[in-house]
Amino acid sequence: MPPADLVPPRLHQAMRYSMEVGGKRLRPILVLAAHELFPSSIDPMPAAMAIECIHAYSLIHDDLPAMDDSNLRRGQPACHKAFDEATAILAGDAFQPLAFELLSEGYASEPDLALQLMTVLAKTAGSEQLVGGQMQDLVSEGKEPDEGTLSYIHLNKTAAMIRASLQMGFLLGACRDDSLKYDIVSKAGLALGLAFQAVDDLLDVTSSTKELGKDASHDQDLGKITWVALKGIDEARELAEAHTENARQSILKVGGDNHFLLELIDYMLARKN
Ligand code: GRG
Repeated sequence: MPPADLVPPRLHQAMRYSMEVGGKRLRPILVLAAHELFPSSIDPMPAAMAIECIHAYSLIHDDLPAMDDSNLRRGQPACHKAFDEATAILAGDAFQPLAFELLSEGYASEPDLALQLMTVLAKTAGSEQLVGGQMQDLVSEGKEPDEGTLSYIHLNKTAAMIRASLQMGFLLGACRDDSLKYDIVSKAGLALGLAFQAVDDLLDVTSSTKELGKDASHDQDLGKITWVALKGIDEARELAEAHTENARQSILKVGGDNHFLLELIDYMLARKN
């Protein structure tokens, strides 16, 4: 992270504020856990940091008045509340190239790997996945929920980033050329991402603002289409459990040292924020 006093300090302070305020660091931990499946001597940390940069940018922009208009993030004022809207937009903007700089510099001695990682992250963050999912989410607000639209949003806005975390961790490991294992890890990532989103939908209606560190019932208030709105709490819970089980089965199939990843998958289902 650029130092807080680097010119222009307001921008760098806003970036550091949003990153240092915390969060679960789930995506970077998933990178490390997937690397642990088939460990290699390559350091997974630059990739772990890169995906958190994309995540941090997406949260800063998502909280803006033009998007979800949220006051709270990670238990603290959202970036545009702690600073101002223009600074928050620019802080989010700056996190995107930082992610790719981390990859290009972190893996400069392995150019093929660097290119593979950058391609995975660029596609995941682009208009057909993260940004596309966010767009569809915004234009669907207040509309009658339908399953096809909801699946598109969840696959692209949420699950794609979870999948990319596992894909990047796997690509950094010793089995990176095993395309069959890569496909199974990708499948596990998507299932885990769908489970994560179903849990997120449930927490929005079952948890308090204090527990969540962000405004509770915010999705409901915005008229967002969610699994809970579409199917109710019990079916959303069943869905979360079914996707989690799919992810577990895929990770068991892949083999390797999967203990930590399996524990993480269980934690993600049981999480309270
Ligand atoms: C602005 C392009 C753009 C995308 C925004 C991240 C996102 C897309 C929207 C946030 C709203 C939301 C509830 C998304 C689905 C689930 C999700 C990504 C939750 C936040 O991730 P956590 O729980 O957050 O891992 P922490 O704070 O723990 O890092």
